[in-house]
Amino acid sequence: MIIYGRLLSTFTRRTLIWATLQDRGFEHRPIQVVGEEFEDLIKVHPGGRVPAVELPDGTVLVDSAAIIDYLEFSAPIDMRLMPQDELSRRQAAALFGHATAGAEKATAHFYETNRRPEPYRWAEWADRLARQVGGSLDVLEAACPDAGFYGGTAPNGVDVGVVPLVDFIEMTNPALMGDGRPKLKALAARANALPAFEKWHPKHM
Ligand SMILES: N[C@@H](CCC(=O)N[C@@H](CS)C(=O)NCC(=O)O)C(=O)O
Repeated sequence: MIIYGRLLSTFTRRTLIWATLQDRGFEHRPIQVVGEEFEDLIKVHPGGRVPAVELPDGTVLVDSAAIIDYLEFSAPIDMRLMPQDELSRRQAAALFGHATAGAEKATAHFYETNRRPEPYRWAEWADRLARQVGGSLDVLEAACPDAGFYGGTAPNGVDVGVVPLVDFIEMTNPALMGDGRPKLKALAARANALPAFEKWHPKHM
């Protein structure tokens, strides 16, 4: 299995951490979505996005949700990162959804405020994106445990969704985190002390 994408991508990082926590053998190929490497990327994923995963039989999976679905479904039950009972799974899916929403809007905010040439930047849209990120972070902070992980004593899929979001914001625009999210910051610190999270931290880019 080959996982394509760079460590600054929250969506790529969640697939790398997921596969690592499940003890999967895989190769990581960091590839940029912009510049010359875009030409290589579209040969793997014609839509030109990361993450993309190439399976040994040649199947290419794109979009972190599809990749994670594959990882979960193909893993033995004791290696799965989402709860198996209906209620806990629904609760985990709800939080994972907020992590995804926050990651989409934090990524869009980064593109709007960093990638877009300055004369074309739209301040009102960036403010809206920041507010959307804040809304997702508020939900995740309220549900965040004071100790351990969303998954209890060990991280589960929710942690794998949330921590890359927190790290991405801390690295690209810490002001978006604000001062009021101590539990999320502490959770990320606890998770990043674990090899599966630390190994794929964007500081290693
Ligand atoms: N829904 C996708 C989002 C992936 C995504 O936004 N990837 C970004 C990098 S974090 C990307 O490829 N950006 C380049 C582009 O969209 O053109 C997923 O969950 O994988």
